[in-house]
Amino acid sequence: MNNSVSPHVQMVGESIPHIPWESRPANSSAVMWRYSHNPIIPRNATPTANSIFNSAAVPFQDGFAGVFRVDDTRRTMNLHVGHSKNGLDWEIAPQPIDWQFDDPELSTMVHRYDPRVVWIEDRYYVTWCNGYHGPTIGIGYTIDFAEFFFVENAFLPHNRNGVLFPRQIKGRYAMLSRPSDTGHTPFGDIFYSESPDMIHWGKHRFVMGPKAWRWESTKIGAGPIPIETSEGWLLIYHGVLTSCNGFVYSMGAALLDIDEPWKVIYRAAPYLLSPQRPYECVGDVQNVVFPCAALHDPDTGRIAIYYGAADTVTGIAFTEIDSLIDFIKSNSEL
Ligand code: BMA
Repeated sequence: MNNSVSPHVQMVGESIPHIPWESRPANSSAVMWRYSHNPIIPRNATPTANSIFNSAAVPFQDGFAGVFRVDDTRRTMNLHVGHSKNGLDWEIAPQPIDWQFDDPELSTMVHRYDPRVVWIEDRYYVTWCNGYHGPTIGIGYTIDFAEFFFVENAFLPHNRNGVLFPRQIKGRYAMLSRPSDTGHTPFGDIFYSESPDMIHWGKHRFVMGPKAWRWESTKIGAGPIPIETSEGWLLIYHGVLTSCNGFVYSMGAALLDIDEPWKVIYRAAPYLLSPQRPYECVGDVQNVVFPCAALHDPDTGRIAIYYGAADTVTGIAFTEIDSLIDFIKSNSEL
């Protein structure tokens, strides 16, 4: 039964009455809290997986579908389809997605990782970090999560964290991305680009960069598909701090202007979630929470965020739109 009060802040999107959900723990006042049975996907959920993390889920038919990053026991990084009735228990295909290509040149991609998925107009678009002479942003689509078609690489290498907006903005498709290098990039700003056709991308605009002396002092990158709200685009993103022990990946939030999303209206100075639980602090890469998808239910204001933990397993965390917007605004330092 749904006892919640209607949210004050409106989110655009389909109702998801069966959104995965668990109430904020009674002893917590945190703006975001973890599912008590995390991680929801173990590292070995398919026979040859080394790790399953940094993955994306969307509502599909009477349940959910998703694209999952599976690194196998060769340590090849690839994308696999998953299905779930409740968004928490997932069946992940043992074999990677078999992309269909118009141009054989592009079928030589060496690795694929960190997918995002979004319904735009008439299909589910998938973006991911695509190895084509270095990391760039691959774009593909599916209708049914059975057949997948490759569209194009959006940018020249090197780039990561390509995240589409869920609708056209002023008649153009819109994407956030993060120009990078070929390695463990020690810098990174979020940029906005637009396209008339999902193939040609331009009009690049700076959105925001790292902030000194914060959890996001080294680099930042867009996370889930931005959520359209009555207060602006809600952007959840990851930020990286360099400690004497290496990178620490946390997640934070900002609000972007609805019509000109490269304009940041509010940006929370504190993080929303940082690696603190054993499965976030210990794994193939220690101290990582890395969000790639968010489900949101406009009727209740509930938001469920899928995130990779320690580059090894997948977790889910929850927040509510009213308290999240209040947190961003009352803690904003641009
Ligand atoms: C980033 C990406 C992510 C990964 C993170 C932490 O550069 O490669 O896939 O989760 O590093 O290792």
